Amino acid sequence: MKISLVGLGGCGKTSLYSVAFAEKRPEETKSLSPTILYETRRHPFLGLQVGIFDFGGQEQYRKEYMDKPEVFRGTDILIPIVDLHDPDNFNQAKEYFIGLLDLYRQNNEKPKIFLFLHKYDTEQYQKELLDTNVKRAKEIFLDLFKDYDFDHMLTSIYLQDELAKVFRDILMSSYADLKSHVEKAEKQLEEINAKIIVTDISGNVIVHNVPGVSSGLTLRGDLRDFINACNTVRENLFMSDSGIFKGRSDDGKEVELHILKYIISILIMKSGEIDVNSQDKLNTLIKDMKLFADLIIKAHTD
Ligand SMILES: Nc1nc2c(ncn2[C@@H]2O[C@H](COP(=O)(O)OP(=O)(O)OP(=O)(O)O)[C@@H](O)[C@H]2O)c(=O)[nH]1
Ligand SMILES: [Mg+2]
Repeated sequence: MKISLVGLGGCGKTSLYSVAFAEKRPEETKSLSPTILYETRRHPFLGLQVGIFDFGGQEQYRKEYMDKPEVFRGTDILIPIVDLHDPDNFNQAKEYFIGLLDLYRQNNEKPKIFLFLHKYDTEQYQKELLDTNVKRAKEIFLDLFKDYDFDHMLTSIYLQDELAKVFRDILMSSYADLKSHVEKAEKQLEEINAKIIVTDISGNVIVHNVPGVSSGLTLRGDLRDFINACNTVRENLFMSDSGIFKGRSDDGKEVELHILKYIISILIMKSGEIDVNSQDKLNTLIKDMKLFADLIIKAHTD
């Protein structure tokens, strides 16, 4: 799957990548340099390699690659990004996006489009101006993409958890039916009296009810290492596609890891026995996530 991030220089493309996928803190993006031409990165998600193309937005680089439409070829998802702190350049951004849509037309391609109205925060910006800019940006940009499979969202690297969910949903948008499972799981988690984190086997967090457990999409390193180790045991010793791993401390803390169909993991942390009701709901969640894993595998083989 190929995702292309496009937008004028400084609108926040490399920052979005860094915070959502590369475990950077939002503040760390302040020292990023402009991207030269374009950069590509790989990120595994639900067992697929996702290629993320981050196109430098400075004028000289735009000129250079706009003459080579091949670099845009094969884009499944196009993410045009608008800097809400820079309304003077809305029209320039619009021209750029129109040029890009022309390229896709020439290539005979129709990527899905998710427009980010970005920097939706008041980090070094006035709240009153922000709301005005959102309104103007919507007027300028929303009907540009009306012939496409299109959605738009307000984003900010300072809302890191929301941003991770935005990317999770975008990455899953090509799988039919998965979204409803995730929404259901999100509800189930609220009612279970234990800490639960559902990730893919590479450590991308899908749903959880534990604050501060991920950086962007990526699960905390120590828990990721644990899942990795168990996954190796599953593969090399169990030689089965699923398995359960359990641990317990002297004072009654418990961890339980379910690996489902070599693709999804559910990490459960309890501080003692949990109530029957929660346990019932937990069992339902596990069953549902097995189905979820099946759907992913089916989508891969189709
Ligand atoms: N307030 C705020 N600042 C942001 C946000 N995202 C990025 N920035 C800042 O915007 C500046 C430029 O970010 P970059 O990610 O380098 O911009 P870019 O789009 O990659 O720029 P080019 O590589 O030149 O095309 C940095 O100082 C970031 O900290 C955001 O959501 N809110
Ligand atoms: Mg950049």
